[in-house]
Amino acid sequence: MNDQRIFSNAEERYQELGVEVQNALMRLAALPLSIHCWQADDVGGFETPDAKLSGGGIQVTGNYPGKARTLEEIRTDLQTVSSLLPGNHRLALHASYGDFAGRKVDRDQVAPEHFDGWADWAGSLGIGLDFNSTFFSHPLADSGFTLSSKDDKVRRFWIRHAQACRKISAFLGEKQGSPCIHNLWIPDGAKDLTVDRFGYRRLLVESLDEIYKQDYDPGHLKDSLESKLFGIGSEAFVVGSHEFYMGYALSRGKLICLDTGHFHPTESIADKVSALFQFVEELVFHVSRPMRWDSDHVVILSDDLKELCAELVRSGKLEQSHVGLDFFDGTLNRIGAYVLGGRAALKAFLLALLLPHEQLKRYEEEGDFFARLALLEEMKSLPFGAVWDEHCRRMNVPLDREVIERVHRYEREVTSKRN
Ligand code: RNT
Ligand code: ZN
Repeated sequence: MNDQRIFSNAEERYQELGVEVQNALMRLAALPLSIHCWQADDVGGFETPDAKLSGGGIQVTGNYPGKARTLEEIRTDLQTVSSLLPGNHRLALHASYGDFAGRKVDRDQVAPEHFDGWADWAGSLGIGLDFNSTFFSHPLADSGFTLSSKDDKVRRFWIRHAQACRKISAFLGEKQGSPCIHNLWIPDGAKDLTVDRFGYRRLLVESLDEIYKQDYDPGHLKDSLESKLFGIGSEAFVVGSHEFYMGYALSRGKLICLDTGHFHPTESIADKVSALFQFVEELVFHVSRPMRWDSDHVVILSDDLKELCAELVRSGKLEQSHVGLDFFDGTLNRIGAYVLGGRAALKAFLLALLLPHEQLKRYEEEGDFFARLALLEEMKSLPFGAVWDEHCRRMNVPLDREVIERVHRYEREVTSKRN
């Protein structure tokens, strides 16, 4: 059977259940992921001298050869990734990835000029940019506290950093003609029992209020805040917890960023969607894959991810959700990691768009819980792969079965030649 016939048959199967495949494909094609730049070089960045990943409760393991060492290399890598992902996606930068031209530019000195090159590059490819302040891998983060530090010099330094990053984000947003999301995550916390939790959190509120004092055009900049449960070295206390940022964001009109690795292992992120969307217009996500802890494994098509995407669609909030990827693994081909993670996220959204939501809801309202469960089970063996393949064909990117060879080819021709 040829590809077209296989797809038509699949479409018919979904159609029988009342699912409009063409509509699902159109919505998927319009959905941008925000691809993180930091899988390309293990969260290294381009500061001089090379700051090593430290002081942040985040950790990359592995030394697979071929990681990007320069701006040129990372851009080539990211273009290759984008040629292997169906759709038009955004790119999330970190402040440490500026074009510093070999000069030492401290974090409180970062400025739009260091990201002008990124803006031009992204503009020429039609890619939107998002931005993250970088509060780790820096001597002033070594104490474990940044924006909530009791050392006023340290706290002021990081306030200036975040202010500079918002200015850069607004600059990027204006230049690209669509809002740049500036996401803020800080590592602040402590390894052991901490008594002045209130004091640290009070300081964080004060720092944030100062950072967000400056108003920017919401058409250029949107601010999000990312919570965390614990990190390496901050097992006992994390200042920026979920409750903290939920309160802060709701009271200040900011966006909440939910990282799927930043909650208790058995906590459902999917369940938070319909709760938070009662009170907010938009949400930001960092899609990651925690294994036993916030390990940032490469995203795969897991049940958690499928459920999260299903909830975004069911809540009618797909277009109000800003979904970014956040993983970093140095033990395998990094381009391959991006391609797998990105494609897995897109597949999860396609699966969500292909669910017979109306029928499921009807069964639920009729109290026919057997039928609801049976239909959910039936969906698991529908010919989803044929629809995904069709999406890849329409978007002019390789099918799954061609991906391994394409990633290997880029490795042979490009990344294996890096020392
Ligand atoms: C860390 C947070 C944060 C980082 C990136 C590099 O736990 O998830 O988002 O992963 O900013
Ligand atoms: Zn994150």
